[in-house]
Amino acid sequence: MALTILATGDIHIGKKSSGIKHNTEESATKYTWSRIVDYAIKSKVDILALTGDIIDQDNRYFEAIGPLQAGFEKLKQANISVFMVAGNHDFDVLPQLVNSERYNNVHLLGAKGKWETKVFSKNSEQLQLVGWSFPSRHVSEDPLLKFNPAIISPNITTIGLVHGDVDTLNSKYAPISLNNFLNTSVDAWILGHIHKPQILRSSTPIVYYPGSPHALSAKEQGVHGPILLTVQPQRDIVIEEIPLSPVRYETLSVDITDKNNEEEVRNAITSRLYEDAHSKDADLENVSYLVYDVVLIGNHSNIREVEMWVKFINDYELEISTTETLVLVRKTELDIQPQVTNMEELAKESSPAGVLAKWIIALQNGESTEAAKRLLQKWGSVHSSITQASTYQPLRTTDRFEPEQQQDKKQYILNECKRILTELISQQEQ
Ligand SMILES: [Mn+2]
Repeated sequence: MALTILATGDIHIGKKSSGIKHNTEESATKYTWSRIVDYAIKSKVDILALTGDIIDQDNRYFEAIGPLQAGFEKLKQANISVFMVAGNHDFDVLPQLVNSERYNNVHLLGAKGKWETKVFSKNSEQLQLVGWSFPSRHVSEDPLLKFNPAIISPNITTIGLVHGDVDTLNSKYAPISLNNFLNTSVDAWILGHIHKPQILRSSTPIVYYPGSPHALSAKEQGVHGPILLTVQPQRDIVIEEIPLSPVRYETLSVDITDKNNEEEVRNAITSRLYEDAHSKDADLENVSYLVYDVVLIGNHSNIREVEMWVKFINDYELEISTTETLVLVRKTELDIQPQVTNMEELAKESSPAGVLAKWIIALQNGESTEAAKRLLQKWGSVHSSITQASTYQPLRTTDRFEPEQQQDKKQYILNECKRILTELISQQEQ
């Protein structure tokens, strides 16, 4: 007989997926939590393992506590044990919840940042779990440095649970060096914190980020869900992904070269959306919302017009009848090249079009010119005066860090230059 463990983390109960204007229960993470509980019961797993950030923040306590308790209760009735560790978002709340001692089937491992093991037994089979919980919101030291393999019984299959940032040296969220997992006598490490599913090591010890089971934003693309571990005799572990996320985000590129009017551009977009969504329909059984970011690529003679033509793309809605999935578009991005026969030639001219061509070439080659520097500076000061305005203070969170902002800035200016250039050229032609 094999033992089975359903594992997940980063559910962030209390949050909703962004970019979905429909206000239905499927867009909230508490829905996915109850879906995970139901799946565990239906599949008769032995253990549900949770790797932290189950609750979004302390301030979500009252929203999260009801669904979480209801889930624990159902699992208790079904004789399923829960083993979990706390992450940076719920370092405070999870221990409080377990201290209430209402659920003898629920175990928090490694409270206050002290490694802890517990043995799970069923019939004649045994499994050992070892874990470490966040003691505070920020932890700058690798928790594995304090791991002592002596706390592990060597003859039992062992699953490790920890929340942290693997191979991110300066992280405030438990930076862990991948190498430190190697001599831990643990068979599989299941991690939390990173929302993108990732297998960091596929042979013993397995090191696996299951990712968030509910895709929360367009940054969390593709299939999401918990993972199912089956521990076979001889300590052989088989892992399967279970696609339970009711939301799926994707990016779709649409080439609009030679699509010269509104009808052709719109047709190109909607037929690509239709084809792409239907090509995925075998995987959409649990998906209520398939949300696209559409990127328009290719060459066009009037970028301004294209912008106008796709302005109301957010209203797009297609239902796939077999799975009842709604296909939506969150936004369009324009990555279109101006239709200029020879950009290099044009750049030699002193006309406004020539100057723009020169800037575009420089920005695309990553060259720094005086004009580009001035534009970037100006963009920066306008942008920061907006984002730092007190009006937006409540939207700001301390955990957000935006490394891609510098890149956004350049992309924005580059796109504006291209747009204006096509406008100039089309005016000259009229
Ligand atoms: Mn986290």
